[in-house]
Amino acid sequence: MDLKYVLIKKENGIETITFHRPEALNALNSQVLDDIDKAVDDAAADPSVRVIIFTGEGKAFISGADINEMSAKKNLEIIDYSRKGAALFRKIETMTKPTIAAINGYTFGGGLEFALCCDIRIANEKASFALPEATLGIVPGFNGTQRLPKVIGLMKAKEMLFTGRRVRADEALAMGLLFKVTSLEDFEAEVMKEAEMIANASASAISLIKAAITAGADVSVDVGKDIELGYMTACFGTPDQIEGFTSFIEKRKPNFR
Ligand code: CO8
Repeated sequence: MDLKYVLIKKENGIETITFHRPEALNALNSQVLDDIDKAVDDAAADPSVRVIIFTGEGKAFISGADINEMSAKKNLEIIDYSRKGAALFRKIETMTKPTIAAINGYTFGGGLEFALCCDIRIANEKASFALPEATLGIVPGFNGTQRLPKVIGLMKAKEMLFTGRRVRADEALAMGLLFKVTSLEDFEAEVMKEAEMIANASASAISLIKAAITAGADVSVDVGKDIELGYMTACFGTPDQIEGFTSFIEKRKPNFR
């Protein structure tokens, strides 16, 4: 697959999708969204891919939606643009393969909204985060107002959204926005270690666990418990369940396929 704005590397079940628009610090314009969409569809369909890492080239993860492209749009065009990004982000959030945002630098606006759709967020110590839309006179359009409060709580989300201020990685970790912050030197290795742990577990179980979490995200526990029951019973008799139980009984590591 030949894409202009993303680089793809697949190795040992781990696919790394790198945002590659250096001239604009990986800002998301329509073509970048299209390229990410194609890369995600390819990763979803490729049975060799067990985990997807998203990261950015250079000093930005994603510097936001492309302000130049947006500035020429009128209301109806901006609705289309917002829906296009929101649909892609939701696809990533709900895809059954696990995703890691390896956050290497500036993560602003649409960039933070993208990271919020990934399952696990790991940043290096230089990364910074903001939803600066209020300072641009707009409202976030890739659903940051909806997801950020669920991740860090209503008050902290409102403070970030009202001020648009930049949050450093250590503060983002304390807020619960990140799973882990690493030094610059350890960043790649730490991300890879996490990806390998996930890749070594059962891909079929992970896909069902993620589906159960997605389906149960906005329902009561009384409804959610039956959603989980359905996915849990679906695991029994699968090759990975048989291998997982057999390897435990035989006191060896499982070899999931
Ligand atoms: N859009 C377009 N171009 C950008 C963007 C962006 N978001 N960010 C950086 N660039 C470009 C710069 O214009 C510059 O281009 P050029 O060299 O041609 O002048 C190049 O990237 C390098 O940037 P800087 O020279 O500014 O680099 P610095 O290291 O000095 O600064 C910053 C880096 C701090 C990241 C700075 O570039 C910046 O503040 N960028 C904008 C950040 C921002 O406000 N992001 C939020 C955008 S709004 C948004 O994301 C809304 C999402 C939902 C919209 C949905 C539709 C409604």
